[in-house]
Amino acid sequence: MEKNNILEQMQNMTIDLNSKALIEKAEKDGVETMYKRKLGYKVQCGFGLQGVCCRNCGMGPCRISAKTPRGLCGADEHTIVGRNYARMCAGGAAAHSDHARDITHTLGLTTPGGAYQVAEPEKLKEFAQFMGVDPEGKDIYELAHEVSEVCLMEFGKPHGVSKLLARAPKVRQDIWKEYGIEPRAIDREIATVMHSTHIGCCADIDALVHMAFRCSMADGWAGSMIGTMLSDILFGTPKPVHTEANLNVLDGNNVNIILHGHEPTLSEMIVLASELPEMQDLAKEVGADGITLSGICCTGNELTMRHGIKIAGDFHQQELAIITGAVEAMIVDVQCIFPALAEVATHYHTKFITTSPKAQITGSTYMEFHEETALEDAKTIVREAILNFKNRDASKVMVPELKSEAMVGYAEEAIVGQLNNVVNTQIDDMNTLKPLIDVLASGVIRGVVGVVGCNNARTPSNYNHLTIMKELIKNDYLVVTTGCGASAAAKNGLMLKENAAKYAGKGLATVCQLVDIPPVIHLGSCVDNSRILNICSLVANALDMDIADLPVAGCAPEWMSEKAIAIGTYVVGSGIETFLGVMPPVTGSSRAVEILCGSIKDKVGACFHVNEDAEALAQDIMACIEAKRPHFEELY
Ligand code: SF4
Ligand code: MSK
Repeated sequence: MEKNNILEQMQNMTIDLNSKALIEKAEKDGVETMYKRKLGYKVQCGFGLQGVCCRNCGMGPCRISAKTPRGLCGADEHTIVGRNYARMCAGGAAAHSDHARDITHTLGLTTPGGAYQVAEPEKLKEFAQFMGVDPEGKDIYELAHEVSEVCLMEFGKPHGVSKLLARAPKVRQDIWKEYGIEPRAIDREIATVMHSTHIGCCADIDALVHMAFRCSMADGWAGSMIGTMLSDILFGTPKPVHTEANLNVLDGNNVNIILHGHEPTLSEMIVLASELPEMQDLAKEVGADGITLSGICCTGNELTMRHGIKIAGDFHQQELAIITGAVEAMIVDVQCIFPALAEVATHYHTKFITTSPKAQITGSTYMEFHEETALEDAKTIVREAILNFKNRDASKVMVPELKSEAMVGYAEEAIVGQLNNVVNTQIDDMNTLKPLIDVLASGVIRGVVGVVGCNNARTPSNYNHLTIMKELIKNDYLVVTTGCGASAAAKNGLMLKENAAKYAGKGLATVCQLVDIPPVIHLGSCVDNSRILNICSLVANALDMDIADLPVAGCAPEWMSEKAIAIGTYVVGSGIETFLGVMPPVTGSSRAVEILCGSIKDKVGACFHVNEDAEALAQDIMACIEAKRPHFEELY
C-alpha cells in the first residue's frame, strides 16, 4: 500500500503519460529518479526559498530571520537577496554567453569543404555590415573569420557598449541609456556582478538590481543574440520542418543515440557522422536496422529545427529516457545535464558520454570533443554508441507508447514569411511585416506571448506550460516558445496547424489555416529567445514605436535555471511584461519584490508578475495585454 502511495505521489509530479509509465518502470528496476528524490525534499529550506541565505564569505553562512536580521558583516535582507539575484543573472548570462563564445570560435574555424562551413553567406554579409565589417570584395571565409574576431571582441572589448543594441528601436535605446543598463563587454558585466557581490562591496538593493539588469542585457542583447545569429550562419537558418516528440521516438530496432545539452557545434557533427555510410553499415553489422538520433533539452531544439530530428523529451525526461533501456548512448555537452545520469546509466547498458571540459561528470565516459577535429571526434563517439548495441538487454526495454507530431523551426524569417505566404523572406521593410502587424492591430490576434523555459519540480512537469499555452491560444493569443516549453508543446500536439481548430480561438485558428502556421510556434532553444527580441524590434521599428507599446508578453511558467532568470530580466529590461509561474528566491526582501514586481517599470516600462496558479497566471497575461491594446491601436 505504502509502495503504491509513493508511486502515485511520484506520478502526480508530471502530467506526461510516458513519464508516468517510466516512473513506474524505474521503481520496478530499482532506479532512483528526480521524482523519488523530490519526495525526500518535502520541506525545502525556507531561507533558500526566500533568498536570505548568504555564504559569500567564510564567516557565513548567514541566514536572515527575525532573531538574526543581519549577517555577521551587517548585510541586511535586501543586500543578501539583491546579491543572490544578481549572481543568478550573472550565472545565466555566463552560460548563454560562453555557449555563444564557442559558436563564435567555430565561425573562425570554418573552411570551404571543412567540417564547419558557412551555410548562410547572405546572412553573414548582412550581419558583417551590421557589425561594421565591410563585406565588399571579400572571400566568404575571410569574411567569416573577420566577423568571428569582431564578435569575440564583444566579450572583452575595453570600451563601448554592445553593438547589437542598435537593433532595438531608438526610443528603447534611449531608455537603456537613461537607466544606465546598456551592457558593455559581456565578460565585464559578469565580472562586475561577481566583484560587486563579494563581501564588503555593494550593499544597496537599487544598485544590485541595476547591475543585475545590465548584466542580463549583456546576455540578451549580446551573448544570446550573437549565439543565435552565428548558429544560423554556420548551420542554416531554421525553416519549418516536420518532427515527432516524446519518448516513443526511440526506435526499438535501431541504435538509439540521444543528444542532450545545448551547443550545436557538437550535435551537428554527430548528425553528420551518423549519416556516413560507414556508420550506417556498422549499425547493420551489429544487428540494428539503422541509427535513430533524438534530442533532449535545447540540443533537441537545435537539432529538430534544422533537421527535423525527433525530440525525445524535455529536462525532466532525461533520466526517464535511459530508463527505457533502449538508449545506446546519451551524449551531452553543457548545461541542464543531471549528474544523476551517471548512476541511472549503471542500471542499463547506456553509455553516458560527456564531451566538454566545462561539464565533466564523475561516472560518465569522457570523450572530449574539439572543434578542430570535430568530425573525427564525432565519428569516434558515434562508433562507441553503435558498438554498445550488442549490450542491450531486451528484457529491460520498454519504450512508452506516446509521441506527437509537430511542425518546428520558425526563425524570424519563417514567421514573417509564412504570414506573407512566402518562405525564407528577407525581413527588410514595412511591407514584409504588414500582415503580422495587421492581424495584431485588427485584434484578430489579440497579442503574442513568448511562453518559454524549463521544467521545475515545484510544479507538475509540463502542467503550467500546457495550461497557459492552451488558455492563451483559446483566446486568440499567438504563442511563441523556446526551450523545454517548446518540447511540452510539441509533445502535446500544439505545434500542428491541424489542431488549431481544436485548441485555438476563431481568430487565431483562421490565421493558422490561412497562412499555414501552428497556434504555438517553435522558435528554438534558450539562446533563441533573442529571436523574440529581434521580432519585437522589427515590428516596433516598422511602426515607429517602443517595444513596450506592443501587445506582447513573456512568460516562464516552470522556470528553474539561472539562465531563465537572466532571460526574464533582459526581457523585462527590453520593455516586455514578464510572468513567472514559480516565485524566484527574492521574497525575503520586501524592497526587492517591490522593485522587481513594481517600480522597475518606471525605469524600463515593464516588470515581473508572479502567480503560482497557472490558470490565474494566464488570466493575468491576457488582462495585461488587453490593457495595452488601446494604446497600441491608437499609436498604430
Ligand atoms: Fe555573512 Fe556577510 Fe559573509 Fe554573507 S558576506 S556570509 S552575510 S558575513
Ligand atoms: S534546456 S535552461 S531546462 S529550457 Fe535550455 Fe530546458 Fe531550461 Fe535547460
